Parts: sequence; structure tokens; C-alpha cells
Amino acid sequence: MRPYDGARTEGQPARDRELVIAISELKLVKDEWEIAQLQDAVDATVRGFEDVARALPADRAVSERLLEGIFALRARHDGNDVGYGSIIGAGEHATILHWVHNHGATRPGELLLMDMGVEGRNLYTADVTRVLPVNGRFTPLQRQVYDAVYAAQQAGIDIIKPGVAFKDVHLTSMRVLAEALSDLGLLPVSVDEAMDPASTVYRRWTLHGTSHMLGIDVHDCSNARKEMYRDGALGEGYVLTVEPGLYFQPEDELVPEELRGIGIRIEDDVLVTATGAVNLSAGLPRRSDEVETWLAAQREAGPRLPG
Ligand SMILES: [Mn+2]
Repeated sequence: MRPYDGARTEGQPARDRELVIAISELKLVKDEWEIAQLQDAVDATVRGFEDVARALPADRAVSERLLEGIFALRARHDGNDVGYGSIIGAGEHATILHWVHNHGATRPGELLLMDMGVEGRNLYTADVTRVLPVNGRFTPLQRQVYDAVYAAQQAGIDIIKPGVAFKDVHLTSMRVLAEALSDLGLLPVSVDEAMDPASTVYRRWTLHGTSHMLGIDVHDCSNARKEMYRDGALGEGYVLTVEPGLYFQPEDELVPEELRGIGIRIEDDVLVTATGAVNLSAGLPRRSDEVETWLAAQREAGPRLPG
């Protein structure tokens, strides 16, 4: 091996930057092998969510970190590791977007938000969020908010196909959330006025974008040019998350007290096909009644170790 020769390998920052952009844009379309890697990561993630549900008591507190650790065991056993720091948000912690301290505890009667993904052995990662009612049943108010987020997510997924603007998935979900916020009596203006780019008053409770690309990086393709990604159109082979949410901060005096501290996000990993979309994470139920049935079935089956 020749010793390092600085002169021969002098950097070319402008060309390096071009390469970063080109690679990021090449990563937008996933080939068959990559899609299989993502599906493997998602399938391991489904097993990890099952492990956690099986260990989650309905009638007493457990620490968020216990649940984090159970998922981490699955990630290390079935894949390489977690793809990103697991967010285990019990109760009002769900309203903090990147809650990774995980030093709280579950409480029966409250919700539990978990945003977790296994990174497979070839480093492709899943990115999935589910919200569970700790005691097994959503209260009517929790269900109302949950079902609104579900409807927003479904509306976003429903429009996905090649040629659709990336931004329109977001805007479609946001309109459904704005309607729900209006139904809750929270919007100070009409839904149409709220959707006006000059207003977007609904964002007080929606906090983040609905989608990002997914692949080797959890926020894949982030160096792609705007016109190729955020201002671009979806193409066959793209894989993106769809993850709208509603968040009512514990100290938010613009919402009724019973809503404060509720945070709900539902996140799935969606492949754009020639004619529409396939939800790669459909192995985990999303509808509120199906989540309850699934949670009960996991508890019935009881705790398990990977292997
Ligand atoms: Mn995500």
C-alpha cells in the first residue's frame, strides 16, 4: 500500500457536493432487492411491536425503558440494530416529537405512542409508529382523536401513485386533520381559511410534515434537489412514510382540558407501485378497533423472547 499522498487526493468540495446530490437522487427509486430489504426490516419491526405489546400490562405501570429494551432486543436479534433512537411516549410524552429520554412510565387509562424501527442486516430501516390504549380500550375522546389521525393517514395513502406531487400527500392528510380540529371546535377560522398557506393555523396541533423517504437512511434521499423530492412528484419504486399526527400539549390553554396531554401519530412505510401504493407495514393493524383486538390477542399469547 502506498502512503497517503495529500497532493494526489486533494479534495474537490464542489464535485463532492454534486456526487452527494446525485447519489441521494439515485436512491429515490428502490429496486426489487432493496424493497425486499425494507420489507424484512418492517417484518422484524412488526415482531418487535408484538413483543412489546405482549409485555405491556393493562393494569399497572411499566417504564418506557423496559419497552424500549424489549424492542431493542428484537432489533439486535433479527436485524443489525434499531434504525434510530426508539421513541416510547407514555401519556403526555407522546406530545414531545423526539421523545427519546424514555424515562417515564405507562399509566392505565392513558395512551402509549411508540415510534420504532428495526434496521436490517443490510442496513435498510423501517420507521413505524403505533398508539396503544394501555388498558386495552380507547376512551371515546381518545378514539375520536385517533380515528381522525387514522382517516388523515388513510386519505394520504389513498392518493399515492406515480406522478402525484410529494406535497399533496401532506396537504391531503392536513385537510382531514383540519376538519377534525374544526369538529373539535378548535379552529378559529374555516377549514378552507386554515388551509390557506398564509394561515396554516392547524399546524399548532400537527407539528410536522406527513412524509419522508425511507431506505438505508431513515430520512433517505435528504440531499436530493428540492425539485426532485419535496417539490417533486412520486415515482414507481419510491418508499415513503405516511405519518400524520395530532398533539395537544399539556399546557395548551387553547384546547379543553380533557384533550391536553394527548399525542397521536400513526406511521406506515409505503411503496409506490405502477398503479398505486402498497403498505409494507400493514402487518400491524391501524384502525382503532383492530388495534384493540390485536393488543388483546398479544396479551393473551403472553411474553416471548426472540428466537
Ligand atoms: Mn418517520
